[in-house]
Amino acid sequence: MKKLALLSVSDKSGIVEFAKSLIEQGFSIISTGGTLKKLQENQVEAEAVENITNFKEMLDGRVKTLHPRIHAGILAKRDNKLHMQQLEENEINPIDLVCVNLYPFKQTIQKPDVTDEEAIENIDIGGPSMLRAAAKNYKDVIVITEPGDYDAVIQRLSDNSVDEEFKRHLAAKVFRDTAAYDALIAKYMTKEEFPEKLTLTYEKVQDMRYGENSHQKAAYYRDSIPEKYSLANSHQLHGKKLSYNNIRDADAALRVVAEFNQPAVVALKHMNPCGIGLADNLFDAWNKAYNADSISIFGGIIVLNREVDLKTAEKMHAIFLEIVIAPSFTDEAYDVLAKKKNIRLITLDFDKIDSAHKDEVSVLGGTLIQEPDLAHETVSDFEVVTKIQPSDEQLKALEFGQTVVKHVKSNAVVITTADQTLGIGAGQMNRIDSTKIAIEKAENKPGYEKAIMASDAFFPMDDCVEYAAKHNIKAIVEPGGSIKDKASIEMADKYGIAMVFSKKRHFKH
Ligand code: 93A
Repeated sequence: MKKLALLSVSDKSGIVEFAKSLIEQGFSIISTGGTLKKLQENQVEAEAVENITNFKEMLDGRVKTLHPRIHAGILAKRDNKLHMQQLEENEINPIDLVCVNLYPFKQTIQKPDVTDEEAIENIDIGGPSMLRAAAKNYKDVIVITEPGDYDAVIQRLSDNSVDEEFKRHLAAKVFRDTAAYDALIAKYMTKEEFPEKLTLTYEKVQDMRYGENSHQKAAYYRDSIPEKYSLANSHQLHGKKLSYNNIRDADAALRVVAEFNQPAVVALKHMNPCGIGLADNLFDAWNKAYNADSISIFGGIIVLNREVDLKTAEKMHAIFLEIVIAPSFTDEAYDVLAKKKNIRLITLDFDKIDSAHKDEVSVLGGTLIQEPDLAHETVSDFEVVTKIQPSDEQLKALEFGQTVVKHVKSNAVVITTADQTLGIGAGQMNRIDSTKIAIEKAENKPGYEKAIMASDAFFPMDDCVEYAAKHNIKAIVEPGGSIKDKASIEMADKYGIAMVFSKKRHFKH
């Protein structure tokens, strides 16, 4: 008896050649409507599934292959006498190869004007049923889901090397594919922000050379439909592949720059900004970000929210940078920066962070999911708690400091003017140490006389205010909410400092 292959594919690329090769390998082909038509148009001999089922496709194609004559042919165990006997009694031929790829649900929901009805109609039922049946019975059935595997299957058929390991590999792929397919449908239909079960729809972008360190293996996955404003939707124009740490840092920098509408430059290292500059033009913003900390920026990740011009590129070219991300580069700017072989140049459509995005961190035994911290306080959110009122210029600086401190690892304290960071104290286990680091970095920089201090969480005691006062800081923003708020306010009053409460804590771990 001839071996039987069932072909039913949405993506018809390569199917004619594949079918021809299968016939050469001794298979007979059975096929569904569109696939059959394509084969017959190309002079490939194939029989309609309807002839096997003796049942016409019905319900606009919703029922094509969902029939015991198909599913029994796929699921029968060849080494099970009873199974084979039952096939014989019912005159059902065993199916030895199933090649199916599914209705394009993902492509459908990505269409700009897609209706819900269209999306639902593109949920494949018969395809996954056949695939799962074949994958369950992988010892007896070769199962293929994508054109990319046709060549390997033909190669193995021709040199007789279709072994159990290969068939199980194909079966595993099927269960991953159908799981991901269903996950996307579930995501599309789910309205709950934190549903009972989390469905993952990640697709591998690349294996990485290594993870955070060279002894850690790693890979990069992106959402099957990534948000517009994300590294997953960026274009690398030049340089080596991004590393694991590069991707995390670039992501962190993209989140910072999303806070600003005016020309802004963010320099970032090890998940903390090291310099942020705002100005009327990109060149001045770069200079501010650079001068904020001309040591730390070395080897840094730079994100600029305007097209990079020649003047700015020349300045950047003068130092060693890992990555430059911008909406675009002028041709001359690109030529200057691309002189360095390894620098990564990346473009991206700048936008706000998608409010539907969820941040996820892995913990042993599970994962934590939360909304991203998109809260953004402005001057109108501030409550002045001291006798002294901040000046208008100080208020602007307090707003900038409050915006920036959110992106610094806790305990975070920053010293800023209205458009430039001067000192960033990140990731200390007590607030006074972060205060000391921030002030030490800022103290001797131009503009310090106008600088303010911002803290990501309340001061547990009055020591930070006292330290700031003794180092000539004149205005402070902190969330407030400590049982010792009064002591901090009194300390500020004692030294004639203006202090405002932002009423919003911004821990970042
Ligand atoms: O509508 S279905 O869920 N019902 C079925 O019985 C069925 N059988 C195969 N979808 C079904 N298919 C799918 O049709 C396959 O997964 C494949 O994507 C597509 C191929 O149809 P055609 O050969 O008519 O282009």
